[in-house]
Amino acid sequence: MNRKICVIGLGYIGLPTASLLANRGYQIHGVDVVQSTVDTINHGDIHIVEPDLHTFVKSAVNSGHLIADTKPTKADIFIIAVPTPFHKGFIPNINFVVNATKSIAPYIEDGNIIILESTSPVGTTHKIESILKNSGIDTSKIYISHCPERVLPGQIMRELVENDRIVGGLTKEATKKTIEFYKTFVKGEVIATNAKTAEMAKLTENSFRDVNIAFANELSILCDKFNIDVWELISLTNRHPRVNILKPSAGVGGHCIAVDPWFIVHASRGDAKIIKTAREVNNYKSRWVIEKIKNSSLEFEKKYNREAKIACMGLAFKPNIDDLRESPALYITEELISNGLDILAVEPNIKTFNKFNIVDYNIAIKEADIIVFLVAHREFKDLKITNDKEILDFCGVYKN
Ligand code: SAJ
Repeated sequence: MNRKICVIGLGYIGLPTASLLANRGYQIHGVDVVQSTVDTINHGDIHIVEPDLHTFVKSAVNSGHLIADTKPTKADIFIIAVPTPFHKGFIPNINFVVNATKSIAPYIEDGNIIILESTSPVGTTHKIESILKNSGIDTSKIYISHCPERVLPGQIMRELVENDRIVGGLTKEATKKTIEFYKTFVKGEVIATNAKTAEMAKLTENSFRDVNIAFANELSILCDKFNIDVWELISLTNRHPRVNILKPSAGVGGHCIAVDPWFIVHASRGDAKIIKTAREVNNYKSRWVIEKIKNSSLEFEKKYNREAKIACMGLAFKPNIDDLRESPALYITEELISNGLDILAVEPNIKTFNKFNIVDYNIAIKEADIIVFLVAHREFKDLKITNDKEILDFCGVYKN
């Protein structure tokens, strides 16, 4: 079995993967361009919040199986797990993948396996091959594959092992060798395809979810118009054996579902109609929430002749995590602050924030006149809120 692995990118996917593999006996050289991240990991600590991750990293570092560095090294397998955001105008930005590929090129030897785990626009795995060819590497002597990560933040350590994986190699041999590697630590099935299909499969999974959340968010806006409780409506309709509506929210966030569908839209030249509309509906939902809060604030001011204090409950992009990337709750809170409203920002998973003060949730519910639930964090479920407060619940904190 190949024993030495170089993992490029020690973020939400790279670090859990590196620490899991290290605990399975692989020798891991983890690479990150941020020196403070490298230092934190080499102390056995973590720079992100994810259940069980700290235990894995601590034991991996203590056993000497995980070493973090700012530079790659020679290895049997290279795993690229770097971000793939978009440029302005929703144009895919694969610069981190390109740079990661260039950074490993000097260390690649015949027989190495190169795996792209980052969610990527269709064609990116072939792009890796051309970059390596341009660096003088004989790519017929190495194995290049895409194996998209599929883990859910908050359950990463479990899903890394239990989820099925899709492996698309540039050649049949690459697919076979990559599958052999994943089978050493994945309990789910590891399924063979080609690189382009694997890339599109990952984008499709996240677009499917985005489209279905957009349906729920559109219903929530309609129900508000018709004065119907959307949560009751969904729980009733979901009793149909073939209906399963997802949950309305303050919008869709995170680095995946709010980003990946744009990769399809960008490449589709106008044919990804539902996927594009879903993105727009989910983004619109956040702006709709802002208008609702502003209207409530105006009503309050008219009634009591003073400005309302508003508690924004939750900033993260989804419940029970600290991740603020593409977070609708953060966007809404920032917009309200910049509109001059008197906001108490609450996020139990974050202690300090460089943009504004974070207020303890027990204090916020006492001081605020209007309490706005943006994220259904577990801490918010049993709060005793006095009757004199107005509650705006955009995430169904008491309903799910
Ligand atoms: N959301 C809703 N309503 C729902 C479910 C989610 O509004 O019913 C919102 C959340 O609040 C959040 C966003 O959608 O803002 C995304 O959350 P999520 O829990 O659905 O997904 P992510 O972004 O944490 O992780 C997704 C997962 N993809 C799928 O479930 C198809 C995960 O498996 C992927 O590995 C991950 O994207 C990724 O890295 O691509």
